[in-house]
Amino acid sequence: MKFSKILQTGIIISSLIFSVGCKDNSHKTAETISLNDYKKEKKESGNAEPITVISRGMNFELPKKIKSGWQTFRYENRSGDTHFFILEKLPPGKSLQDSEKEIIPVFVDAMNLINSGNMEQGLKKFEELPEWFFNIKFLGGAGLISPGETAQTTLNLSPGNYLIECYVKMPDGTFHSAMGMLEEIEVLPVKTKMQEPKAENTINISTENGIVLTRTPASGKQRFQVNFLDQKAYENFVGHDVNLVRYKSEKDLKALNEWLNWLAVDSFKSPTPENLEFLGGVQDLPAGETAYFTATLAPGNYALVAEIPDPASRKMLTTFVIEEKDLASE
Ligand SMILES: [Cu+2]
Repeated sequence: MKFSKILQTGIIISSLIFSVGCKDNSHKTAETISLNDYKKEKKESGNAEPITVISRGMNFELPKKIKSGWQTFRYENRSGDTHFFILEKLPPGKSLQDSEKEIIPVFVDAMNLINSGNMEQGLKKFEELPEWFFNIKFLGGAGLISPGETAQTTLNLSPGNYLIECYVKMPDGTFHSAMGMLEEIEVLPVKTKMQEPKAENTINISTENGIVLTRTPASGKQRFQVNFLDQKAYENFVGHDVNLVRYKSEKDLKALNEWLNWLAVDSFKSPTPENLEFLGGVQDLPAGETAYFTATLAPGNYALVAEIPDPASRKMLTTFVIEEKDLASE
């Protein structure tokens, strides 16, 4: 099996939809983005409505059809688990139904083998995937976001049929996508009027230099421009991305570094390790692409990290501090 094929295989780790257990875990709506911010965002975006995506349990609520061009997504996590979403563009003529028919059965068999310890046989099973599966493109999405928080990510989308997926795992190892976090969305040829946004902060991500933040962000609402200088497949088959995480101690950072590998039996499960607050980011994009995310930064310790195995060893875990304001100096 070609490595590029394994890359695609791993990313869509998805498609195992069986049943939708829509457990409503709503408990709080301490959103990081206020209504005023929302209105401002709407104005800035040329009156294009930001697209609201909501998870109340293991689900996505979102419009079935959206415009192409620059689009801002507000992802409200009203569930009790940490999630993210990634957009996967299907080849022309393919739909979620085709995935259910031709891809899901392969994934079910492969993941059963992997979960029972037969990694090699499981990976071999993926060779049965149809050719079109390997033409699916992974085109960004919102980074990991904690329960009760709202992620805001701006992407430039081309028309086509997409899947939207979260593949964080349940405590028993089942992917969230298999519990209902996999939906289809159509991006229409008609474009939004939104211009590419401007950002206060720039992050460059590359295999050579890792995640490079060009300066320490200010406190409050901050937008980050994320430039993907290159892209590649890591051992967990996925490419690099950027997630913003608030943490307390070095111990928490170590736990974060270990947690980010979905292929490890005990990692990438919700609930997440303690003292970590996930605040969004930008999912995998191809080399040369740019996307944006916005977060509100209170004083504290922050990490920017990629969802790949041992990101720290690849310069894909970088930290910064937002200092408490010195009241005496004001
Ligand atoms: Cu999830």
